[in-house]
Amino acid sequence: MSCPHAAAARGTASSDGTVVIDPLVQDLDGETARLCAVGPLARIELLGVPAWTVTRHAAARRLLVDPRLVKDIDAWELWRNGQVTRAWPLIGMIDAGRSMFTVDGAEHRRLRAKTSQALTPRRLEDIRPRIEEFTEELLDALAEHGERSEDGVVDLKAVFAQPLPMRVIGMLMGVDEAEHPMLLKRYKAFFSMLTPQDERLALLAELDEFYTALVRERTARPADDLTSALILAEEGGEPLTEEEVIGNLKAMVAAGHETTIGLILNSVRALLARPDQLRKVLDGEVAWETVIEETLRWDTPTTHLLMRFATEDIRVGDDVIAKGEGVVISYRVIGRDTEQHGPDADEFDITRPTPIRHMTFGHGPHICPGAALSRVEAGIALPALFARFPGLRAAVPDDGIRKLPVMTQNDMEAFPVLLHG
Ligand code: STR
Repeated sequence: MSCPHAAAARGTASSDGTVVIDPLVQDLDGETARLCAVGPLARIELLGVPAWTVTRHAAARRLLVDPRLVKDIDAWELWRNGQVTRAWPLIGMIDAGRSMFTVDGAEHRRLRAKTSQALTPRRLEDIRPRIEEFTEELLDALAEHGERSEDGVVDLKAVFAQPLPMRVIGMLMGVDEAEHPMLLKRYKAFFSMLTPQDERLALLAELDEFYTALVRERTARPADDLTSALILAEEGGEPLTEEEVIGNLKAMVAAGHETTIGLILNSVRALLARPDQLRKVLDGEVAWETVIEETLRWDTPTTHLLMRFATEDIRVGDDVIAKGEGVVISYRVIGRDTEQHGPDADEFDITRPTPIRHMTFGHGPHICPGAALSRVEAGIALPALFARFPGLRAAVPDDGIRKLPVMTQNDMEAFPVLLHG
């Protein structure tokens, strides 16, 4: 039995076992349980497009190091034969330009090397003071919003959890703060399933123009940021092409803000809904690191990661992923795997007796290069938030928090809170 709440999920997948993923995310927990109940591999439909998804920790661990699964969209039969086109609303999650996100093998190592070197725990110690400064500034902004608000309600997302990761990734990549509101607005529309596809394609083109201009500017006048470092050739090595630098920059800005917003908000939400657990953290009985890891496991910032493609038939248990088919990794479902996390995998519990060994950052060559950065950010933001506002509480009941209509990311519309209880 590796599906908690499987009984609740019974009979809800369609007769051939395909789970249709809801673009508006109206019942995320129900969908998670339904996917889990199908088995290690589930057939899903993403806005009319069929794919497989992986729902178990062990199976994902194997598949994520299987060289027969590749990122190259040209290995996708439905793309090659024209059944999937740029008119499909999720295409921007896959066809995102040449970067470390879309390439495998030796070329992938070449594309990714500088980025992962820049984001090691040791290198991140240099920017810790800056992250602490950003955090204090945004806590001041929260306090001001609280004072100005008539009913005392403040949106923790808009004022704190959203600007903080954008400032951090903006500083690293050299994106001017004046551009952050523009970027946040466009990425929100990019991820939202309510955005018409022609608008999404237009805003992606605008983002490309913005990033191209930034890369050309840094090519002419290098600065002390990772974008400039990506442009410069290694001693004796091949420099990245302009397209590759732009691709990496896009991937870093997109991944570097959206996922960490989710991590910070989901951690606060889980604790505010469980005062007994919050007490243990504030009393120093449980470390903030444990809160962060349990949130990463239980309420993953990334719900589904699109997509890899089979270059050969791949057998998984009783199923075969046929050559040319697409494979999604459903990290939220994987985080609830009872084989990996025990019978109470569906509970948020920071007092688990065993270490939390989740796979939320992925596994294998593409494992998240920003994992350490997100842990540093959340590890600064969460204790600082509760130190400044020890009486912090949610201003709406937990089930009143609205999720964004986004299929792949697990993020909220807003998180209304009261700063002083
Ligand atoms: C968004 C659009 C874009 O221009 C570039 C990328 C590449 C990296 C992707 C990003 C995307 C969407 C969110 C992702 C990120 C990598 C990690 C992040 C998938 C497609 C996660 O949610 C894990």
